[in-house]
Amino acid sequence: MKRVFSGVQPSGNLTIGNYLGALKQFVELQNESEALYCVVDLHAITVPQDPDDLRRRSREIAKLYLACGVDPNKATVFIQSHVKEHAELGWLLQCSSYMGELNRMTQFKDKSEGKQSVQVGLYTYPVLMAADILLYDATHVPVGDDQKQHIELTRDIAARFNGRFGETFVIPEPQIQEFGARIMALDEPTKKMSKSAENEGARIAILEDPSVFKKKIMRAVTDTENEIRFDEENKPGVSNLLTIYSLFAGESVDTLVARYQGQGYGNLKKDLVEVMTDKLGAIQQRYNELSDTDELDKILAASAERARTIAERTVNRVKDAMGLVRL
Ligand code: AQP
Repeated sequence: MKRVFSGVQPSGNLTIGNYLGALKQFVELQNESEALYCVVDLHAITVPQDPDDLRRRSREIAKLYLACGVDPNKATVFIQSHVKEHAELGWLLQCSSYMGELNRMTQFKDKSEGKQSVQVGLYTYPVLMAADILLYDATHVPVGDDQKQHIELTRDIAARFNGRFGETFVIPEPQIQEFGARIMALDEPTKKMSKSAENEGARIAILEDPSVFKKKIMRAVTDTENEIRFDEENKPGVSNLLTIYSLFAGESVDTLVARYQGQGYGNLKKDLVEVMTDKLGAIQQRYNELSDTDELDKILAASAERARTIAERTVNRVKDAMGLVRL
């Protein structure tokens, strides 16, 4: 059976990019595969963090998974640091990874650019991500387009390990949607929308109030043509809005382009706000109903237990393969 693993960092308020590129797929995949969805808090500490924010956000993200439709009876929803094998396998794999391959990671280059000092964890982050995936023998990893390079590295690390120590890991496939895998920033549509970007106007959080995201959509950068056409190269702003609209409304871009022919950008933006108010409103309502922390903690504890059983088996297999003594 297909086994799916994916995670989201509690490094900010989740955006509609995280939702459309990842969480929406999580919900669809839980019905056709064995799914494990993780709040990857150990990844969030690779950049400076506020302890209280991290604690709050980790629970918030778990709650958002559920509010977006992840069913804890179908999927295993847990916090990464509750399963110590992530850190353990991370180290074992660091000893099978090379600086040359980590030096090529574009996310590290982007996140370290212009910084005077950079934590070692940010550099070795992709190896921990490989450990997350390989721990669970995941066959598929649903992610947005920005994570493609990290999945490729995971595959390389796993194949090399298998070649050197014998068949140990399942080689996972990235599962990236053909459409909507990269939602762009509203203020600069040639850049990815990111939850930790400095400019608030660049992104929309899943839990944002409609009055706030309305202003951001109405101000979203487009172009001077006023012609509604999907052309990512020449009209990245309008194309991004059409993509977001299409994914939220479940209508094709062609249908939208035909509907808004001859109308200015204003109408498209106004209707997009309505569609988003409707869809995000439903998620926000479920999120608010889930405010009982005890119930959430029970779900997280039971899920971590299930995850731990699989993770322990894998780490033992890896230790045996590498020649570490087990008593
Ligand atoms: N703009 C995006 N469009 C589509 N998918 C996206 N994802 C992130 N941004 C977009 C996908 O969301 C999942 C969770 O991402 P993450 O928490 O692991 O971190 P990230 O990829 O680095 O996402 P952010 O929002 O940019 O976080 P920060 O700012 O903390 O680095 C992943 O599947 C990702 O592909």
